[in-house]
Amino acid sequence: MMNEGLLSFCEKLPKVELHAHLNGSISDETLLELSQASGLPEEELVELHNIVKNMKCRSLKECFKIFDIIHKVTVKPSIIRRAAMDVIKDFANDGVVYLELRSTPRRVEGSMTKKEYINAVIDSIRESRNIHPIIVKLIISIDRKAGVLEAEENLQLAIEAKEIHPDIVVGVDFSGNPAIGAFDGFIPVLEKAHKSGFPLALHCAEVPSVEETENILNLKPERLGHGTCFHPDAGGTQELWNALISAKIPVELCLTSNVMTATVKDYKNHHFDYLYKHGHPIVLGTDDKGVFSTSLSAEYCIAAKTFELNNDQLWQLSYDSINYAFASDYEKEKLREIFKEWKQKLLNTA
Ligand code: 6MZ
Repeated sequence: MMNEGLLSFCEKLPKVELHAHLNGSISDETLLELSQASGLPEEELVELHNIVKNMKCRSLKECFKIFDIIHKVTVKPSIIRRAAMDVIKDFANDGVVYLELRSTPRRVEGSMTKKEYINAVIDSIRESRNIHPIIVKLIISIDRKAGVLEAEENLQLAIEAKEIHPDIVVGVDFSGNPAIGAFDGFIPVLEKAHKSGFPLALHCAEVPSVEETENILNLKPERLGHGTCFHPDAGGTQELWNALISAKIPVELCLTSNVMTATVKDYKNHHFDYLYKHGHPIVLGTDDKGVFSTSLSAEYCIAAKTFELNNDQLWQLSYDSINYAFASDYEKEKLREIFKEWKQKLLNTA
């Protein structure tokens, strides 16, 4: 059971979401609604409804099967636009004031090019500015399963989109099923992304893999996703852990995602604990709020209960996240003002 007072505090707390995959963030309601428009044959629609109802992810493998099903629904620009609008609305309603949405450009034969995909997400981001009090940015994802050629193509599209929308397209992500594909081949693409002015947010050590983790650290990414298996107690090594701590690379931590995919044993054993105690830069994220039935407020609540954080510490954790955003200095200053005003109001009414 959630503590009502704590949950309400976490919901009201201004929050920064830096690790959210668009397709994994679509709520069940939106997904079921959109499935009607997807043109799926009747039997597949029924199957999808059953799967959504019973969606319980117990491993990374199951989780990636669920993404494949969601991708059967999000097959044309009008659906992508609507999905992104709803996801942004959900985050805004949850008290998120700054959101970096990441997504893998997808081509669907006969109904959508990758460029149309990106433009649909960007359209939604622009439109949502007039509706919700939230700043939204886009990170273009590279899916390791799709291979290096697709990665090069996605980077090229990201470069072109950034030229036209520099206020929206802000970074490059490397993600996908960590059990699939060797990392080495992607190094030149990610180096090129860096040279093209993109900060990198790379999924790293979601499962144990010492060599890959070293290679990722060598790229000096601006942020790491998950970072589950650095510590020797979590499948990493003392050397890897030391390297992470001394590099001070901010880590995006997704508590529920890691517990549900069984990449950590339980909340208590989550590496949040080590990193927080070390004063290492960290930011809480939802990863896939639709697939894991969570929200950023719920993640703050879980962190508070599991690691005994008080309201001041929660505010500070959220406030410090601004430092790691791929936003402009001006936007970061504006966000800091929002946070300070919120805190001041809270103190005045206490
Ligand atoms: C690695 C993940 C992920 O891009 O179609 N994705 N990659 N680890 C995770 N932990 C659970 N969760 C999501 O959103 C879905 C895609 O995001 C990546 C996968 O490539 C997934 O197919 P988009 O919007």
